Amino acid sequence: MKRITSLILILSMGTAMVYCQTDANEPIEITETEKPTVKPVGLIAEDNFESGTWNNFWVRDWRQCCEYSAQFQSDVVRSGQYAVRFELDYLDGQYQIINGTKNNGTRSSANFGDYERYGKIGTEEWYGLSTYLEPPYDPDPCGELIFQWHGQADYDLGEGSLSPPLALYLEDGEYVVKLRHTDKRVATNNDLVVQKLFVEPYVAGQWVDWIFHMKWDYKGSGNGFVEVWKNGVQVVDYQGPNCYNDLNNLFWTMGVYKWPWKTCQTGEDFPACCAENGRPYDDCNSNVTNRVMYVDNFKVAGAGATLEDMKLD
Ligand SMILES: [Ca+2]
Ligand SMILES: [Ca+2]
Repeated sequence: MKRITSLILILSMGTAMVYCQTDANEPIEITETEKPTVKPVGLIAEDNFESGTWNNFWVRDWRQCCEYSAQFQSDVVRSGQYAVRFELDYLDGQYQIINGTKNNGTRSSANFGDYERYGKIGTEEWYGLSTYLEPPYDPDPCGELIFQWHGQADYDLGEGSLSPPLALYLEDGEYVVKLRHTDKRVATNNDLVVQKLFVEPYVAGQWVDWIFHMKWDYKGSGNGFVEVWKNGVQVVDYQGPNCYNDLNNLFWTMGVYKWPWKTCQTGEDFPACCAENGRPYDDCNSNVTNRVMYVDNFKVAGAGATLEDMKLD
């Protein structure tokens, strides 16, 4: 990449020198398009959320129930003026009953708008983003996840939707990078091999920079791997299968997804059945009622990018 950048710089300088020789009195203006670019090789997309609004890159629809679910704000940012604030309340699930599929599965999240372009099995990808858990973010034995790569099941073969092959969970006060894989074409959750690649207590009120690098491969004899850096320190170096045997690509979502809170979503007596003494009523006794987290500096790249390309400027 450095070689290409240098070449562009030399070419730009050459152009400027030509202008100097033709008219030394005229100020040299280099337009936006002539300026040397330093975008990493393989960069597919990035969003620092500085536009202050959702662009076409993202899909929200049923993943956000309410005005407060996801907002652009300037109080907590990793860089620039804006970051996205995701909020999920344990009663948000009622909107699934009121509005059909809206807020399906008690989540406040956004996902890629173009499933064809990302997460193709057999390819190499890099993802980078910064996350911030709003204090107090008390530990909860009922888990949630804040970003994930989700498979698209082979529905036409009778396969149902499975848990995500790779995700960052928050479980009882800890970050957990969890990996699931199978080479079975039509699988159930019981077929999945599950591994925790990284476990560490989380600290609320601090930005964390995550970089994930993987080659998607479901075969045990394949070339799959997962590497993870947290705040510039490598915490995962895994080689092996890392996804499911699916025809279609994986896709990305970010934001709070807390499935234990959906226990009563299909009941008609919501929220009475979902709240007990002012707390969520679920199978694992969740002891919190609200979650807020922030995301900034999202970046995704393909083969050819480097760790340096993915770091924050
Ligand atoms: Ca920003
Ligand atoms: Ca499959």
